[in-house]
Amino acid sequence: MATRYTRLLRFTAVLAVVIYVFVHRSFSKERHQAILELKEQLHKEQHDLHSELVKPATGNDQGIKVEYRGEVNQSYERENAVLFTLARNKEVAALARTVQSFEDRFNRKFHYPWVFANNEPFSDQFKRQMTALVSGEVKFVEIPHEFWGYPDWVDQKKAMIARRGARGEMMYGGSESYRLMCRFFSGFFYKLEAMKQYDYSWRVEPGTELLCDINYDVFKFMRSNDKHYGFAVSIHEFPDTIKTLWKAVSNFIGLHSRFIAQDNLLPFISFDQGKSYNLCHFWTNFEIADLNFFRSTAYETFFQFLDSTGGFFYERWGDAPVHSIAVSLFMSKSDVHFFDDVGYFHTPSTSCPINDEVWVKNRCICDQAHDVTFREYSCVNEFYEITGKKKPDGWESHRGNGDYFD
Ligand SMILES: Nc1nc2c(ncn2[C@@H]2O[C@H](COP(=O)(O)OP(=O)(O)O)[C@@H](O)[C@H]2O)c(=O)[nH]1
Ligand SMILES: [Mg+2]
Repeated sequence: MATRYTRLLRFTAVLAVVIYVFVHRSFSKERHQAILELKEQLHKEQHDLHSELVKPATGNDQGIKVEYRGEVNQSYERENAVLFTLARNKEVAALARTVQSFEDRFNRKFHYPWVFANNEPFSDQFKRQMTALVSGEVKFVEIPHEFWGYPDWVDQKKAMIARRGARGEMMYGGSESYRLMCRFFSGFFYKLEAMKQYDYSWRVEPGTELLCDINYDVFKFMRSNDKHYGFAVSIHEFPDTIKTLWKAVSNFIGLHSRFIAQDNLLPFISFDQGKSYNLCHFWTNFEIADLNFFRSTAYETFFQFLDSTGGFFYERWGDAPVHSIAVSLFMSKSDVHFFDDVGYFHTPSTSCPINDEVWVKNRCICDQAHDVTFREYSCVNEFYEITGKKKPDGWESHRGNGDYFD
């Protein structure tokens, strides 16, 4: 009796295993099939970012930097572009030097307009000084409250506690205004009434300097080469400021993979196919961008998603990693341009052309030995590798750690 019972039990167990394997197999086959179909569908449904961006100029001026030694003439057709600065009244002196530098090195030839923005009214002295220096049209803007403040869903008490905890732990850890500034640059500067009309902007910060002449129209260069994002420096972010940013980005990708470009720059921001963020970001204090990118469905959805987590306030998410991650995911490699010839300073780093011909011709005033581009803490070497761009001769001798305050 007992043996019959054991046999029956064994038979039932074997049968259960066979059924399980069969069902599981066909389920996983179905599942696998479903994933393949979903992938195919996503591929078909992929969002076409370029339909929302500036159309490249047609004609045969691709790749050419048209040189201007002096001013352009009256009939010169500027791009629909603007220089943009967010600043406080107390920064007037530092900004005056910066504007003088950008004007002398670039804008006095092309006379692009300049928009200055502030969360408070600009002082008369600020307006007087900038108006005297800028060679194009000048506008002063007071930022509306909805672009500079807390959204309803952010718990301000929790934000205050987070700031207290971060004080002394990281740069600007305890600062509320720094967080408002980063959120403003992440999701709003291009929505200002005074900015709505423009396709391109060049962000300029007080205290920065152009170290070489720029004898060509950078905006025309962007359009004629179908470029939509330009940078001069790229380094690593402080990890403590963005503890949960990549988790939010991963969640976003899970929900909105149709925005991810085919030929994207994911390898620039992640060394493990997206599992983690390698902290590389374009330094947004120098940023030449197609503003239609920030206004695109992909970017707007991305910003709203990030903003809904409150991470700009509960942590200290910078606009640089936010812009850079978006650019790297939604744009194609060829959309992004590294300006290796401008010569740029923002404390503590200098970008200085290591190509002697460029350095001499463009009257650079920087020490090439201090160029940040190929240093270990810079990410530009990876950018060259990933995009297949040719590195300048002699770049190897500019590697190593140097001195961070070079
Ligand atoms: N109007 C205004 N501008 C700010 C404020 N905080 C920062 N900025 C501007 O935002 C930009 C970045 O600030 P900055 O202090 O240079 O930050 P860092 O480059 O990350 O050290 C600069 O253009 C500043 O002038 C603020 O509270 N009000
Ligand atoms: Mg700065």
